[in-house]
Amino acid sequence: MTVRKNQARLTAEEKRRLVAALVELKRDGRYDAFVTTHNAFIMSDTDSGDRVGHRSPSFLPWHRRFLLQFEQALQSVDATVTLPYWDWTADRTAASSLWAADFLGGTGRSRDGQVMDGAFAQGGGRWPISVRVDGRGYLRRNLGGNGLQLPTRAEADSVLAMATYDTAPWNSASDGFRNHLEGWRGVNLHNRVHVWVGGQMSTGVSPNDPVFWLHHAFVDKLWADWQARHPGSPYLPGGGTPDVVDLRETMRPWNDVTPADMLDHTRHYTYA
Ligand code: CU1
Ligand code: CU1
Repeated sequence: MTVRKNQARLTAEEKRRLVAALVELKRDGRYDAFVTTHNAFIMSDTDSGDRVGHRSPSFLPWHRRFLLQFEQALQSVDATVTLPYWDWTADRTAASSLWAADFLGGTGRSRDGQVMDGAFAQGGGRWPISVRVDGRGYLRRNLGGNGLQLPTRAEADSVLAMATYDTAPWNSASDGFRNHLEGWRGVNLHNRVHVWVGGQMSTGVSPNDPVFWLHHAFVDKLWADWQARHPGSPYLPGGGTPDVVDLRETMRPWNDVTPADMLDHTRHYTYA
């Protein structure tokens, strides 16, 4: 059984094995395929068009499936590895062990944002940025450099208190839990964290930064926490809504999964 742990509680050996599995997926090309898929969805997910991964109700089940596939790829390299989550309400500074050289490495240097330490620094030669939105082939970050603060526990709780999953018009203007968690409205949880990290994380090729997976694992955990808190609140819309993925419609790019299939994460993993 896969148990996803808080990254702050991983042992040195668990961090080493996760980093090694990430580097192996990068080496064999599977990592970059995930980056390409994510960017294609960011480009096509618009407020008025056919939208699946973002700006729509299926933001949460789409990323749950995306992470599950990625975790399975990691486990094909090392069966002991699971995706940890980054509780950014608790580990809220660039001094967190998350950003140490033995794990994800730190912020970028001021000149060009280039990450200079850890396994994902360009100097190590193991983390080329191949799927990119500009000419820069190195991982970039600017942790907290734009003056933003990471969301607080109180802000996360205020979003978890919302009883309705999502509302019309089912996009970035919607009221409800999904859109406040995604961050287009209100206190802004998920989107703000992408911008706080900066560099590739604030673009469509955000999975180039391995922290993408730890960030989204926590977003996924917040969804699971919300489900436990509101057992009577269903995924919406239930059906008959154009341009978005209803409860029992399949989610691109897969042809075998619907939001309904993704509602119970405990079939696949649990959170510790
Ligand atoms: Cu995304
Ligand atoms: Cu994201």
